[in-house]
Amino acid sequence: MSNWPFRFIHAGNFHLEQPIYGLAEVPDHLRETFLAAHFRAAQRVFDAALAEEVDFVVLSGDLVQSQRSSPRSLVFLVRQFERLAEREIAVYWAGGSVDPPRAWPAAMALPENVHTFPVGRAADFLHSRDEKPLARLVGRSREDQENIGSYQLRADVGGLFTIAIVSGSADESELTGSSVDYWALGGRQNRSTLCTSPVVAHWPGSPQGRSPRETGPHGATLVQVDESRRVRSSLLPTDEVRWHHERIEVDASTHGEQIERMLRERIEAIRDGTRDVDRLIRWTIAGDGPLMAQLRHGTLAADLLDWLHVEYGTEPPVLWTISLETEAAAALPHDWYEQESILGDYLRTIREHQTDEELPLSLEAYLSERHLAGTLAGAVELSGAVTRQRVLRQAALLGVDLLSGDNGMNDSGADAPKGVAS
Ligand SMILES: [Mn+2]
Repeated sequence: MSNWPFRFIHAGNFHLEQPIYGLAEVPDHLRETFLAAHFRAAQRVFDAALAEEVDFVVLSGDLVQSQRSSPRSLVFLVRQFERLAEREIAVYWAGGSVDPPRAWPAAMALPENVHTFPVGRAADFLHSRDEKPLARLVGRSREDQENIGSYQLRADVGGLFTIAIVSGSADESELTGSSVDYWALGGRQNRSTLCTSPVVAHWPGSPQGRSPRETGPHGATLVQVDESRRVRSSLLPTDEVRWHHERIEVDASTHGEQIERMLRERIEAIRDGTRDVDRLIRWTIAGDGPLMAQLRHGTLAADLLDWLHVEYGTEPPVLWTISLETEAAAALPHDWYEQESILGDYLRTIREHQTDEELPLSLEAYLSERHLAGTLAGAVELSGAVTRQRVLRQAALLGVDLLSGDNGMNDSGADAPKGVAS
């Protein structure tokens, strides 16, 4: 069946109730950006809808959790919808896990161009331009953790291009088996595409990455459907600030000046990449050798951090280093664990805590009152197996560096350390 070409924007996961999080400290000059970035990014989604003159906007949920949000967020959304209404651009919004239609306050009427989907059953809308049907939009607002495959959303019976709007997890086999043309999926912070042929199934992610894990560009997806129903989609970046996780490998021959040059080259490549957008960079230095020992307990890591902040962190576009961490190259040699030495005892104790997750770490005794009351409160329990294992691995390395006879600072790391006899 032939088709009228049309275009729409697919976006979601604004989470207006949740500003950027996940950093222990925010420098003064970035405070305002951190508080406003997710609003600015969401606004750019609507700016793009107007600039691209799309036929409609598809929102796949998690726009705002109204109970946890100030009225400002709700007023903001209504204002954006009104901007589209002025240009007769329709909005199709299926709720995700935080924004079922019943959560929206009844006192705040949504403009008439906004169409929402119910919970518990599918609904559908026919979208027309100048009386010509363009597309069928089917959808359901999310319930708990249901798999989308169970929703059984049906495509248009007359063969019109059909867009399904739903939030949750999905299996490719379940979606390609239906006759829906484009699955507008929601519920994920990061952008990803499940499949592109014969049907498209896509999560646009959030317009703004909000935590260090949400790396890479964030935005909305512009979808263009041509006469032969071919789908072409592209990212419209909307993020105000972008997260990076950069990994740098060093070896036994890497020295201090080289690491500085490696950081410089990498950060300048990021800066010279795309449009002006502030960056938040987490560095992981991996490998072995004396430089790693210096980074772990000398002043080198702090010196590099200061240098990166001064050199790249203040003038726009800001490239702000949020952390510089080291990572062990591989597991420690087996015979180190067998040594009759303080180091051997220490490593065996660490290993017990690594294998038995129930063994408490009891770190409270080692922290000052100031830390317990401040940013580390709650963190001392090291909730989460991943954090626990990371801390234990770092503790093992610290032990190797400090308890090896030569203090680890001059050791290539390749030979068995000269343990202090116990
Ligand atoms: Mn979400």
